[in-house]
Amino acid sequence: MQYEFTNGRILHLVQGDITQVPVDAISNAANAALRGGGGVDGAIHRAGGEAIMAELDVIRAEQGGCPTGSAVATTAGRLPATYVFHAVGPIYSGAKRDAEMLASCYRRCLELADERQVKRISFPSISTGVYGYPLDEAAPIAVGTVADWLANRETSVEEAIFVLFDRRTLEAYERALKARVRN
Ligand code: AR6
Repeated sequence: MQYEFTNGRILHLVQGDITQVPVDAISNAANAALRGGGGVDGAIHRAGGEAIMAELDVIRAEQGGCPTGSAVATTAGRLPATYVFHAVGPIYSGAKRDAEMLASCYRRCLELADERQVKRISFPSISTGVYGYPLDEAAPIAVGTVADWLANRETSVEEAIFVLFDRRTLEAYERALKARVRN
């Protein structure tokens, strides 16, 4: 599913493996220690190679990691992209702050994109795997935050692509995008 805003920018929802979709910047669902892990994080490090972790080692030494709700940028190694933005979503707790942290990590990726003049950026469904964020709560936040940015901001981003790993996740994001464009 694809939606074109009146300013010509595009929001795309596809099912697939984010490491296979060529873009300028791939967003990752990382952890605050930036130490790599399973899920999409594991897939990104496996496909991108050691250059990514080597840069994260430097960032970790300098900054001690990345706070929840934020993101850091590295090279993309062998991935079909120039950058990876390692976003740290919240571990779901049911608190109100979860939603703020989730929106904030998407926004931080978009800021990193603007700083680098990124035109095409991809996102996974941050926090809805190991971090346990209920899909039907996370999808409207993810779609809404990125849609607001594309519709209302001065931004370098011309196309944002959610690359969703399974059908259930794609369908939740499609429901969220349909609800958003109805309003
Ligand atoms: N492409 C796109 N999406 C994927 C891929 C892929 N190759 N692989 C998995 N997903 P998760 P989180 C989906 O658990 O909940 C890691 O260990 C997956 O189906 O990867 O933010 C980190 O190091 C789900 O829909 O991320 C952290 O410790 C979505 O990506 C922790 O997990 C997110 O699931 C972060 O947990």
